[in-house]
Amino acid sequence: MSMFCYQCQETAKGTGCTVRGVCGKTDDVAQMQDLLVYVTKGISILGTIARENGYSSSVTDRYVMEALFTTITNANFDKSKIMNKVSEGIEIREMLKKEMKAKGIPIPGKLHSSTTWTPSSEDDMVKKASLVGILGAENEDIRSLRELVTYGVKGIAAYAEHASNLGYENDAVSGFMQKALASVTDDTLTVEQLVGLVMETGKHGVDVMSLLDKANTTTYGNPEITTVNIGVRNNPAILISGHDLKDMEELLRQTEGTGVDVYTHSEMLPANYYPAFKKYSHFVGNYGNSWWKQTSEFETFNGPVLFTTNCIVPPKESYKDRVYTTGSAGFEGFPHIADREAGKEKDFSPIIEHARRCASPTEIETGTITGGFAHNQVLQLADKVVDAVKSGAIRKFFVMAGCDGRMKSRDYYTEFARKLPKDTVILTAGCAKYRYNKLELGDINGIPRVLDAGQCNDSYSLAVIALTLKDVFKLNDINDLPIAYNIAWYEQKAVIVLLALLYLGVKNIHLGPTLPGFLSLNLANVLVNNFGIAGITTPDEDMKIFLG
Ligand code: SF4
Ligand code: SF3
Repeated sequence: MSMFCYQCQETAKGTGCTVRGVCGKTDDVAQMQDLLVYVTKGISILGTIARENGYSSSVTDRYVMEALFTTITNANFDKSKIMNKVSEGIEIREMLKKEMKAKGIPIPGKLHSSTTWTPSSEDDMVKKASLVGILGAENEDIRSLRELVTYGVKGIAAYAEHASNLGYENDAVSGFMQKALASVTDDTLTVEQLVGLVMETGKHGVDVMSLLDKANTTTYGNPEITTVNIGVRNNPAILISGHDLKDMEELLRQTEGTGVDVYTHSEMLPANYYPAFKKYSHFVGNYGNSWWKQTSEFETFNGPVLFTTNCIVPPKESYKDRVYTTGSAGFEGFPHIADREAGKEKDFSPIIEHARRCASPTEIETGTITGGFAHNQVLQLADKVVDAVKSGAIRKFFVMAGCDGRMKSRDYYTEFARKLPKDTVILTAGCAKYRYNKLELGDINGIPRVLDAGQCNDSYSLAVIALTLKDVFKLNDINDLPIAYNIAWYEQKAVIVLLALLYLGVKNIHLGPTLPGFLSLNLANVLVNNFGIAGITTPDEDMKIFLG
């Protein structure tokens, strides 16, 4: 076994990638990511002690967030960048120790090895990287709980970074990320204590999504019902993917008046719903579908592509010389747009220049799709929605948020959406929507049967809608609402969305297309017994369960 990773839904055989990632991650990159997490744990242990003594450092907080984000599935495949990040981490850790000393904060003598390990050479780094994988924890339940917390915290880190890019930070969330990472190195914690930590992770998931929602809506306005063009125009263009709205804003501003159009791909589609972006006439619409279709869709797009975050698929020869990354995303050989310098925008001129040399996109679809049903917009329609529920025109809502993926078994979601009775409405967010957002599912009294709230983080909107309906219908329990949860997951942001829903008390969530490989049998039983979590079977069988 040259690597071990089981953090995503597509993990080999449902149990773990051991030679090469199904995602394309090579063993050396996987090991280097393990080392990055290890070093981040060391910083977090010290950061937690510092916080307990009233001291925190923004440099440390930023580092922990970025390092974790770098290790999310399909975000960064660039080994040398990951190695640089490890070296940067060692420097930050030592600086933090000096700062703690200067403040008179005692550092206990016996701490986890990650607080002191220092490489003497690159070879030393590579050697260590092969020794710090997750199989270090021998007890399967402990390992499972630790990894569940770690993946949840990776999801938190991703959302915290987007919020921070817009100037929104939450010290409690930063502190929690470090406390959680420190806790998963603590051999004295019991299974019960780790289960408690899982719930605490869910709480901070809610908080970080609320923070990001505030950051996005305060900066760019509330998403509104929007008809998004999925066809093309006859100009050279840039395709922007991932989740970072600050990058979206700066790219739109810098392309204005250049003759270069901008289109979104995959999780950037919801940018089309924001008033601040809709005003740009060169922002044409959305091209293509969810992330894994990029290998054919980037080919026909003809112009350069910008990844602001995951999900990157190792590229084909036909377009690999026109893909760029920025932020925590990276891939060896892709030019990387550098971070913002204080007070300045990122410089997207290389990608804009590149676009000018390219042909305009080849049309692969025509028409429109509709979205923009985040909480503010849906709550404006609340009376209509409540009336439809009271009159029986809407029998049930189905939350089908989450991720999309390559597996054939995900056809389930298309079939499920198609087979849902006509008096039901799908509430969605994340790239899972691409499995059914182009079906003609119609509407109920003018309310579309697929309501897209936005990106995966906008699952927060779905929670706000549910909690508001609970108050409107004067219910004591969120589970008494006519809402069923049939969620698709893939990477670690979906893990934090799931933990956030559990924290909010949502029960009987169906999770598919397979249950996480990192859940031990005992932990899976805890989730089944305490929260009613279930997998999926066939659309017909599940429909019977959901509709009682
Ligand atoms: Fe395998 Fe997923 Fe890990 Fe990639 S991220 S190595 S596919 S488990
Ligand atoms: Fe999608 Fe990667 Fe998760 Fe943000 S873009 S939902 S998979």
